[in-house]
Amino acid sequence: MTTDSSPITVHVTSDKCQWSEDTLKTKFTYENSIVDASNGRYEVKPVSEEFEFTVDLKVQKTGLLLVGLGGNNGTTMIAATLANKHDISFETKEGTIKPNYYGSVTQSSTIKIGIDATGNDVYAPFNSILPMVNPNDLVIGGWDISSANLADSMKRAKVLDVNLQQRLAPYMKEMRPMPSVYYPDFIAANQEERADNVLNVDAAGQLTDKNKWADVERIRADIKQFKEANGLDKVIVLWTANTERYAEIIEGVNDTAENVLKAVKESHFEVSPSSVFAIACILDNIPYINGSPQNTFVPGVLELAEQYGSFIGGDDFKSGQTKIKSVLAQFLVDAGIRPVSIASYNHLGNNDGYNLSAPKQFRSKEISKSCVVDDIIESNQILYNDKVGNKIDHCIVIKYVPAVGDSKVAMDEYYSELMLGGHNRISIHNVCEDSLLATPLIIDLVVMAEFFQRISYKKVGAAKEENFYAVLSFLSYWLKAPLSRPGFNPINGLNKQRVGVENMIKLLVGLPINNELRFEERLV
Ligand code: NAI
Ligand code: DG6
Repeated sequence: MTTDSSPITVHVTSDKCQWSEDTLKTKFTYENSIVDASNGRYEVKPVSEEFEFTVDLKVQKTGLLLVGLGGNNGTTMIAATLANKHDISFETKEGTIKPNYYGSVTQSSTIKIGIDATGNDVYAPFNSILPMVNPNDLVIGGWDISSANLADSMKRAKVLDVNLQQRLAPYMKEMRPMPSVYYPDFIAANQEERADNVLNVDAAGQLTDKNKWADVERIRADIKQFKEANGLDKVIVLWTANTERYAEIIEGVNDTAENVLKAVKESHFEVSPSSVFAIACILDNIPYINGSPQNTFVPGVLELAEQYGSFIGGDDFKSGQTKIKSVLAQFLVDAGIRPVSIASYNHLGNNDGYNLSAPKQFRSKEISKSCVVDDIIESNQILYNDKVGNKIDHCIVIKYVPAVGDSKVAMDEYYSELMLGGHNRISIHNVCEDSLLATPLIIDLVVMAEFFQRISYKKVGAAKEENFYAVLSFLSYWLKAPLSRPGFNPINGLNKQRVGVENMIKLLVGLPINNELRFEERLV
């Protein structure tokens, strides 16, 4: 975990690929089937299209700016990268723990790249197939409405073992977040006590939400300054600040790109801090990822990202309970079993839980936690239809219990119908440090966003190279309520999401996309 950059150890010999020192060019035939179900049966027509992809193989010096740097996730992210970078081991009652990036797909998982001479599967590290930024090399900074230095914030978070905190404190005590945008109505009133580091103040030092365009410009200037001061080639911004309430969608205010810019200039009440950050990033083509559930990407912000071709991804880290749900619900339905109710309860005692104890902020989280089964239901009309019922009773409960701190307790009951009136009840009890699940997702979101920025493509015969569409839905694997391109339904199933990412990497190096046919074993 202490290497300076991810080593490229996989070499594919393929006539589809043309490698040079800096660039990889790959031909790929995209195959799909067009289905017409309008005549009472499925008329299916296979289609294919030729593409040429280009990958810039040079990993540039990358900066990461976190909104909410002083929170549990923010400080754990800094701590994790410092511990790995400086190979800081520490003592617990279990013995010596060496730093690692467990929980990160890009750093700690593998991809099947083929079979060996005996026909058995061979796997390579996820980040060894194409160059990806090493999290140890990220230059990290950010904003927080709390001014505490990061050593004190880490202590306040109560996530890491005390021995590790002591070893990291000398690195973190001089680090402080930049002042941030605070419009009190968007987060719980109980957060006011930590808001001592705010940039939107008037000449008399009083909090104001009457200069929202100035707030956008200040964030743009902060990013520019951070980039220059650290000699960075690129910067990615990620929101891991408190969950905000939903912004009301109002015609003429935040429904189009033009209107939302006007609304910021008029300091409209419904322009949230997170939308201010997103707009600032989009205007300078800086990828912006939303790790919380609120609707930062109101239609106008989404349209703005589309106009600027600037990457956005969201919403809400998919860390524990929802990740399991996006596997288990998909498994049940794909097995032909009919879930009729999912009851998801959790309690936690960290600042996230404190903020979510307010009804409007809870509502944002309830929405993102609920929508994860929608496409799974829609995928099976045998189990879900007008006759037997079209929905799963899905209940989300979150309670704030200070005593448990960051160790979130999640309990789920999946109640399903089996054949001939039978029933199946699966109960899950899951306890772990919430931030140790979420921080590896931040790493993956940033590593993948940086990677996707280096890929361009053109349809064979087209004159111009393009980048991916602005809504980077490849990031869905890591997000509870995946943002998708308008007109397209989000994909929630975790395995489908992972296959999409894996196949994209494999096709770029000329490997066949995933198939598990195993003819070597199965044909005589
Ligand atoms: P936290 O409450 O410890 O940290 C949030 C930080 O954001 C605080 O330091 C707060 O002062 C700061 N903040 C609030 N408004 C701000 C603003 N406008 N600008 C800059 N900073 C601001 O929360 P934690 O546990 O780090 O979680 C962060 C977010 O990630 C929350 O919205 C949470 O719902 C979301 N999330 C967390 C997951 C987890 O497993 N930890 C999983 C999924 C989502
Ligand atoms: C309570 O659910 C607090 C939340 O911030 C969650 O911890 C977070 O959203 C993770 O949720 P999940 O469902 O992915 O474990």
